[in-house]
Amino acid sequence: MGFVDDENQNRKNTTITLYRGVEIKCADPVDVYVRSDIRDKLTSLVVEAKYWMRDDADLAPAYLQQLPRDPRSILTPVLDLNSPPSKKDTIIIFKNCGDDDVCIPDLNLKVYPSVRQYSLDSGENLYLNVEVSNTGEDAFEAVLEVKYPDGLFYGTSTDDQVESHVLCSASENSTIKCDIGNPIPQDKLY
Ligand SMILES: [Ca+2]
Repeated sequence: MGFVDDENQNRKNTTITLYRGVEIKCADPVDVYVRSDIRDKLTSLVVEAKYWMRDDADLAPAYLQQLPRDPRSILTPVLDLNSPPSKKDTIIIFKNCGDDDVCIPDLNLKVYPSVRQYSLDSGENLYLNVEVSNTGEDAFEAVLEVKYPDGLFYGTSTDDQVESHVLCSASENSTIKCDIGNPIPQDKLY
């Protein structure tokens, strides 16, 4: 998340002057945005407001505070230590997962190799046509992993579906990892 008027920042400090007996409401709303490519859509977004006395940061060293107060000096206000000086709220990212807001997908995988038997010295490319379908609720951060034996090397991946944007890359230990959907919607076939 970031502030609309201050991109790349997720923290903002504001100084408010309060007067005794006068209630102040923050009239100006603070607009924030969430990046559209946010990966974790299951965890709620947490917004927290903390408050403290500005002078708290400039307090005199502890040994000076223990000296008797000059009776002619002005009393400074203090915070009520009985209530925590912060308020938190959470925003849930909408998920198409029913009233319980818990997503229980049911992913089904079908793999169609280009040949039934592959000879390592044939020099031919080996294709795996992979079909993933979801007959449950939306599946977030779904990943397909393909582990292949030594002697084979990953070439490339193509994606038949225009709207799915499957991204594959070779990772360590002869493994291909593909981000196949965030989410894979219910009743969707890739
Ligand atoms: Ca559910």
